[in-house]
Amino acid sequence: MVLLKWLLCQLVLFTALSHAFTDYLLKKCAQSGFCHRNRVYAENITKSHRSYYKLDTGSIAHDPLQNVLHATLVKTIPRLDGDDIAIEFPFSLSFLQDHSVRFVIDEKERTVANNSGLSISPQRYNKTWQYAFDEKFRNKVLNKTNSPELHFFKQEHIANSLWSKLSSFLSLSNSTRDIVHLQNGNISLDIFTEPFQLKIYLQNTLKLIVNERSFLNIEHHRTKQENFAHILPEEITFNMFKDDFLYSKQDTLPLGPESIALDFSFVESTDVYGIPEHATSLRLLDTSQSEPYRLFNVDVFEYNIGTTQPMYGSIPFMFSSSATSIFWVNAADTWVDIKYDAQLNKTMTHWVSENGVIDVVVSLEQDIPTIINRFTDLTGRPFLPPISSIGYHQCRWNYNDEMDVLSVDSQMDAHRIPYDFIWLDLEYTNDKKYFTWKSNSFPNPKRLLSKLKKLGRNLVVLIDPHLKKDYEVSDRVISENVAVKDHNGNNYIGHCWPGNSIWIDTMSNYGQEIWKSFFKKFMNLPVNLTNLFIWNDMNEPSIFDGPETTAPKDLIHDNHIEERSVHNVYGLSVHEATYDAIKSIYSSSDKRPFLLTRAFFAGSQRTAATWTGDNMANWDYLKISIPMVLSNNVAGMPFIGADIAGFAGDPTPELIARWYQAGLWYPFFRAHAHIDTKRREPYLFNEPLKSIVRDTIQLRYFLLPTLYTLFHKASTTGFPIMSPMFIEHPEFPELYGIDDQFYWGDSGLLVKPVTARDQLETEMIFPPGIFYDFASLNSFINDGTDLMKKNITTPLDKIPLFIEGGHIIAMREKYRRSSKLMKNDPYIIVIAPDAEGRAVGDLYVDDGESFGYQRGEYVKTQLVLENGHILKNDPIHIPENLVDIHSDTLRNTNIEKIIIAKNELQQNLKLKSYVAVKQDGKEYSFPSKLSYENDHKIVILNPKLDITESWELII
Ligand code: MIG
Repeated sequence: MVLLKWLLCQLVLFTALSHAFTDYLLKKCAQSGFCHRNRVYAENITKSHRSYYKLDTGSIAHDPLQNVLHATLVKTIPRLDGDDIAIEFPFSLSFLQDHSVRFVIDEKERTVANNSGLSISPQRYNKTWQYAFDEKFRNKVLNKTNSPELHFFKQEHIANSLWSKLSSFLSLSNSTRDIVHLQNGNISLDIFTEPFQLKIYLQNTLKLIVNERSFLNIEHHRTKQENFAHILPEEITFNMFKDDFLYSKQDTLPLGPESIALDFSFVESTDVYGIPEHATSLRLLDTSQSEPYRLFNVDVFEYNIGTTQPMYGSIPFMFSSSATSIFWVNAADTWVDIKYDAQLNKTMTHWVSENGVIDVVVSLEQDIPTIINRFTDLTGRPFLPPISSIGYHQCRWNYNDEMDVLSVDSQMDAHRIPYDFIWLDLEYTNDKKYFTWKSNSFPNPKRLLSKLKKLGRNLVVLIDPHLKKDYEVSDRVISENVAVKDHNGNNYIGHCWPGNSIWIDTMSNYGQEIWKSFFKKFMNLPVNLTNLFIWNDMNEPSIFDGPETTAPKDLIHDNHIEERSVHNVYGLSVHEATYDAIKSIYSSSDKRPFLLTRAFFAGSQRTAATWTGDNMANWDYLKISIPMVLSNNVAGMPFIGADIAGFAGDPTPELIARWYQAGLWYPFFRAHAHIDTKRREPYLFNEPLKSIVRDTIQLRYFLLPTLYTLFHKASTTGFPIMSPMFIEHPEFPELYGIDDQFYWGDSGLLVKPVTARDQLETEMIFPPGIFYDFASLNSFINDGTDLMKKNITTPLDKIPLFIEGGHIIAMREKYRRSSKLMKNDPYIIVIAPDAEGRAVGDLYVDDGESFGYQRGEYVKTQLVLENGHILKNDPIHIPENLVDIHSDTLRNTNIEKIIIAKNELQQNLKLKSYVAVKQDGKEYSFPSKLSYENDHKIVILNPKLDITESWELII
């Protein structure tokens, strides 16, 4: 039976090659018990105007030590016989990070009969935050009442204001609807007790209403026998104790219905973003007439576009154009309904999770970048990757053997195509046994690695969390008792690539240790070989014979936790353990890991890059890749890209050209292809395609100094790398819907990749200012106060790319075979002045591979142009041990060439005919060569100027 199902699954997988992903494998809301129940509940409550939840005023207490407000939320189920049933839910609320509010709603002790034979904990799972939050918010344990301890800043301040307002209010109140008012700095909060509701304000402006529509619903614990008495008039009982969806009928639902739901209304905004991963627009769709967005990590081979179906990763974080965010800290199967109301100018959302606690962090800020900054403060900053990993990656399923790899390697050089990483997919293993090599194809991995290393190149190999039965690795997992269990407590066996497989349980600490030990052995390389990195695929987890392509929800993890409770965070636990393994293996050389994961959750950005999974080689997938990459960028996980030029199917030459031209802007820049596709390494292309692709990849390399600076910024503030236009120009409402045109961080580079066939012209939208065409540096001016649309010609070799006036871009201009070989090359500075002749640009430089930057070994500077001709360099940070570092790893800090682009308003640029340095108020002439190209001023400095020193140049 199992085998038959597996065969069917295989059939589905393989026939799917020619069609898009068959969505019948996934539940629709109406097929998901708890989703359907909550949607119906919401509908009925809207009609009945009732609410069954109130905060018990008498229970409100303030714990000054923890600085938490505690109270009891009560759900009352009216009974005809008069004996109402009251269920208690501990509620706690606290301020976090200055501008955030966190509240948690749990359920009081849930007990099950001793003889129930349950091997899972009946308590609601409340530890998702320990995976999602950054370490600094994580180091506390839960107390007995199961409410998390929370962190506070400004303790005294909150304690005082909280306590005085609370007591004064409570004594004054004589209405039936008590209100508790809390204030913390700019944030204030009204808690309405009956019906329960929160109103949250920033500087006295209402931003968010919680439970405005009374969709709050907590399916409290009850047995099937008790169920009838526990149902509210607005509730339905659909699939409360069973699952009748074709592929998940076996779900035992051991605890019955447990869902949680709550509604949030964003005030003064009809634009919301976030909750990746979905193949829809950046601005989230209104779902009132369609399926809700679903967050549930699943393997969606050739996923459909434009649907709210779940995908490989889940980040339950949403924000509005009014800079208000919700982080729904729950890793269970989750659905989100969105309804925009233009008339009321608000966005109403409804969040539903299958189980766990309601744990929500709400942040209110002045602008969206600060919202993302807060979110990545809480969940951790994106890791700063080795600079090589932001170069070009050449991947395919599969490079067949050592010869194949080395021939790709040398062909790339022969055709002057730079690259940094080559990848080995699934087939390098011996019989799909991870942590082994197919020995006749890869007889000597060390030799391969050291050959690649010569030009600074790296190798990535795939290691997945499913482990073939009956070999030393899976045997050890079983003997150490760290495999995921089925609902009976036996090691779960499912089907995946290797056939019968078990899954490592990285939700267990000991499981993580065992997992790491496999890497230790596998990556046992000579100390000088630190160019092997890892790719964790299929960690949703993907299970061929599992329901909805993934794990049965009643599997059991360490500590009696059901898969149902932690599903969306499992992938994170796998890649975090993998990251820790690589980091400790390379610790003697202090090398930063690079790691790719397919499944992700909030917090994954701390340790891994990701990609948009199994797309197809057609124009629709190229187009959708941009909003998908943007969505992750605004949700704190910017290191993402899409398979170039489409994973499944054979792309046309035109599509290949356009995909590289778009992909060059993805933070993660990798070509990848399905095993059944024709080979497509760029040197195989005919002209002009080959040159177009080569120039595109070279451009990426020339821009690496700017891109790495953006990665640095992301790693310190969460600032998006591929960034929506509304981030740079929040003042224009029209930009909130734009997702086919974007900036590269705050660099001023503005791009609109061509994503359609035969497109020789594209319309771009420009804010006021001067814009310089990147290739010619010719400029035009939008001197109005509004947006301007302009047609840009786009022959096949052209990327619609502009520098916005006011910015300085740091580049290099010499082709090298890898990023490592560019290290000693000097910088070129391209200056695009604004109307006042001003421009600013940041440059961040470190050794690009070690953790030295965490010890201050980096250079950060800001270049500023004033009055069109005075260029100042002001180092913001230089390492204390600059001299040592300089001779060793930081040699690349010189500027050799400066280009000042001309514009109509800056005729005076031509006036200076010399270059001088200013020191102590005096000007000295500086040796250099001046020239003009189409009126753009080009200065070659000789000697070069070092960015680690302050200087002022008059050009
Ligand atoms: O079920 O390892 O998304 O990039 O090439 C397919 C083979 C498994 C899925 C990944 C894809 C990879 C492929 N993997």
